[in-house]
Amino acid sequence: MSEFNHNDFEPKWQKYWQDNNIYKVDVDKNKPKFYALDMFPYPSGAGLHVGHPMGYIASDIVSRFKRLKGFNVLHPMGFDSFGLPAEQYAIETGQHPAITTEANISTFKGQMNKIGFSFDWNREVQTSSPDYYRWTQWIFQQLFNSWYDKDANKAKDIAELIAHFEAKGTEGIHAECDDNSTPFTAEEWKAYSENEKAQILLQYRLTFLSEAMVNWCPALGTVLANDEVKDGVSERGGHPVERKKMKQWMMRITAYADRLLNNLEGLNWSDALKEMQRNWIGKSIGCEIDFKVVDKDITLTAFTTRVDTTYGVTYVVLAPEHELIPELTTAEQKEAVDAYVETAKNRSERERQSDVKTVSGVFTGSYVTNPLTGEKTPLWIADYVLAGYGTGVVMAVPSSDDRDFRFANHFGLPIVRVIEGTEDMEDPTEVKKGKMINSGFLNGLESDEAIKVAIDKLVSAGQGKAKVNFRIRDAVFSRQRYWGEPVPVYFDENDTPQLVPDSQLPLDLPEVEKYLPTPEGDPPLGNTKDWKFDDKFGYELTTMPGWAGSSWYFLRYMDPQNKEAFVSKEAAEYWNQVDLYVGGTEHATGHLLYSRFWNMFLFDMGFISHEEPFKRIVNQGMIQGRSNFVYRVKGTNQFVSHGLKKDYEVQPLYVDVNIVENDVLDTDKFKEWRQDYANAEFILEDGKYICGSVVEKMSKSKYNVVNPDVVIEKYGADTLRLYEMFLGPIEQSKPWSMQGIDGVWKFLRKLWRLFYNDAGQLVVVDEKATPADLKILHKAIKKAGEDMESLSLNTTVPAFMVCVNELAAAKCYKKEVLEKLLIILSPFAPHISEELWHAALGQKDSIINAEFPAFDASLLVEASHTYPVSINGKMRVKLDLPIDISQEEAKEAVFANEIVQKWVEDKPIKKFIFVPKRIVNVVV
Ligand code: ANZ
Repeated sequence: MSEFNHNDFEPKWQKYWQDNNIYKVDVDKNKPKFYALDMFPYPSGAGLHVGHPMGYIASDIVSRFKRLKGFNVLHPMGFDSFGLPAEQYAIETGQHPAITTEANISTFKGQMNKIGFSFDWNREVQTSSPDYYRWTQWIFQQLFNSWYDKDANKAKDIAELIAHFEAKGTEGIHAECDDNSTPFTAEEWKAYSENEKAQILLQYRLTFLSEAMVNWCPALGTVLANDEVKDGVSERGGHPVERKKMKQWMMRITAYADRLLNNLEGLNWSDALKEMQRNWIGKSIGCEIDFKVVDKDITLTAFTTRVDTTYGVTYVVLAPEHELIPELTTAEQKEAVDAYVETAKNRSERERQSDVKTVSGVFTGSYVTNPLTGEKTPLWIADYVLAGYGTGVVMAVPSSDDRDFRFANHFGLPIVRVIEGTEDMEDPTEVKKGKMINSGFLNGLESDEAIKVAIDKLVSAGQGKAKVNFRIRDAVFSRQRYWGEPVPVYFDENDTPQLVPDSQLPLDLPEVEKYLPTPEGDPPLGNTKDWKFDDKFGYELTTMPGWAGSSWYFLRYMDPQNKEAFVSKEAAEYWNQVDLYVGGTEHATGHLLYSRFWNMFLFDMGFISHEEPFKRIVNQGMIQGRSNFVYRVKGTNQFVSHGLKKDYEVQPLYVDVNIVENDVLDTDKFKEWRQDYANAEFILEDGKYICGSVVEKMSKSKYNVVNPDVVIEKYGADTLRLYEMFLGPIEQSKPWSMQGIDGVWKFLRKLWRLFYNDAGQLVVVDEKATPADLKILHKAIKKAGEDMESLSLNTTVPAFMVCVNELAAAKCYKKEVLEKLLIILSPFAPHISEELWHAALGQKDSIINAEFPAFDASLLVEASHTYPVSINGKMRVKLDLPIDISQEEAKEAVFANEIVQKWVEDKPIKKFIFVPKRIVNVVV
């Protein structure tokens, strides 16, 4: 006797899978591998809502599918457990972030296990665990000990660079290095002190200390990465962000800019995602042009992508941060310049770049000479020029560039249009726009060609050089916060950074009394008085940024317990690239660039054998919330139903969606929900209180968060899994609604009925399947297999529904068919499949170890067609005829039939009409 009740079997099988270590995987060279990865979560205090598991469910389905297809599947999960919220909480409550983090992880794991994910928890990683960050620190040290050889186009050991300096100085070295590095000879190198050598090497190391302009967020007390700042405020918390110069650890990601760009081609990522990375990397091919300052021994260099427009330059602009401003500002202009620089300084780069409305700037009082026309051109300062891009100097061409045009118009600067010799110089409409000059040598050339000619001319005159620029910047690697990886560095007697010896890793995060900066403004680690290397030298006080631990976790999953290496060569070789990576697009320009960079570096150094970490990425859409409202009649304790509210003056208030079903409010629960509603009165429509609704982001404050635990309690994990996929294509954002969930639950009950009847008795039989049964089954095998391969999982669910309906209609309870149906359904609904597999079909091994049924195309081809046979316009009989029958054979078969013979008797046949796969008509 058996009834369908998910609570009877879901927890049971979850326990069975865990107890039997069903999901454990190891390197197995006899099987092909498949690596399915989810972007690991930050374990926030709020736990998972129904939006989070959407991606996890999709990757879990694919993992289970690949396993059934004979792959050795790596499907791990872990936690990105360093981060700001736990630290903010620590500041507010004194609770150690480690404790909060542990509690949150345990909530997350509990929730995940209830959904029935096939994670191999033996491989769990937590970025905040010393066993893990020991290796994050180790990778930092490898980067510190490396430089980038542009000739070989790869990273190399710094020892090689030192040997070269000793033999030849900087001659013959093409390295990625700081702009301020200068050439020296071998003799000069040898004469430098150890400290000087150390300072020079910092200019070459892939991680290095540098004074850099950073996004400083006073409220969060830390520096933020460019992708953590949105519209001038911090992405987390929305606090104001200022630009500030600070000494920072940096990562030389720019060394990899070209490879990060070029490799995109070969990756199976969406075009949109690739485009975001391309724009972020921002390669532009152009030229640096020298502008001599009039009456001063200074030359300014501007970067331009349109050297062909040099004739049209009517002024030159400096970024407000430009170092030479004091020297270039005349006495008369000093006051105005100082005031402008002061206000411009605090606007973030993003704000300055995106602001097209405000035009602001100031004249320095100095002039430069246009190298092509020899004309004297004014030198201005404006905040639309960014200090960190190109050279921080722009040659302005109002006739070709909109921004320059607006600026020139605003300040009454000249506009000169460059034309070609064949054009009519006297065109009065053009003259109005400004003066025109004839470039003389770019005549008749397309822009690309003109650019080449102009570059050649400038280069041969010694006034410029070809230059490729990237928008991407070296990445800041310091945070002035507590809850992060300590940087494994101390400062020696010369204040030179030295690496903590490998034998002393991990450098543990020390306990502190306070999580706030010290009174001197040092980061929280400065609160530890005796935290010193060798009891002498102070350690670095900043910690690593959020992106450190997440830049390599996918490698640690391959070999998580290894104490000798971050991953063994064997494991890295076997598991290799992530075959499917599922996660949100918000990581497009942060995590997905940083992790590619680290992976490439580790590849260059020979630690791993693949250059790109993620072969295929699927970005799941966001699940939005559906908020509900009640309407309080102003100044009363009465609440009026949505349809009647127009007759009252009302105040809409959010109501917890968990006490609303299909927009109908549970009024009793509402009264219990909050004390001030205990005496609420309701104005109902049709005896019900109907709530209003709106679709928006899921958030606690909107009371629209749906916890998967609640859905599972009511409908079960299998229904949740199927339903989340059924909601729509994985890449699409969509609102959460419970409206279709009943249908999915009923489908599972119907499936159950193929095994047990209404009375709960087993109905499965051992009979042979008919071609019709097999056709139903194989249609589903084909669809499910293709969909899981392409991740079109929303269309698989209806295909399963059709299959179950058709089998029910055909009364097919045959073991041979049902067995295969369960296997193909098991990736979506593992619990019910496992239950029926064992209880109804008597299997002993887990369904996870079954084999995905082979699809047989010949079974889908119809062997015969049922023809209605009409005699003198009346349908008299139906006949099954082979699909490929000829007209003659059909005629023979029809007249051989007894019923036909009865109606035709021996009358002469006037007409015989045969329409293949349609009808047979006989007229007598
Ligand atoms: C003259 C010119 C004429 C320019 C024209 C553009 C159009 P991308 O493609 O993004 O590399 N530029 C150079 N350095 C800059 C800085 N630090 N801040 C703001 N703008 C800067 O853009 C390169 C172009 O952006 C350069 O080419 C320069 O303006 C400007 F019809 O030079 B151009």
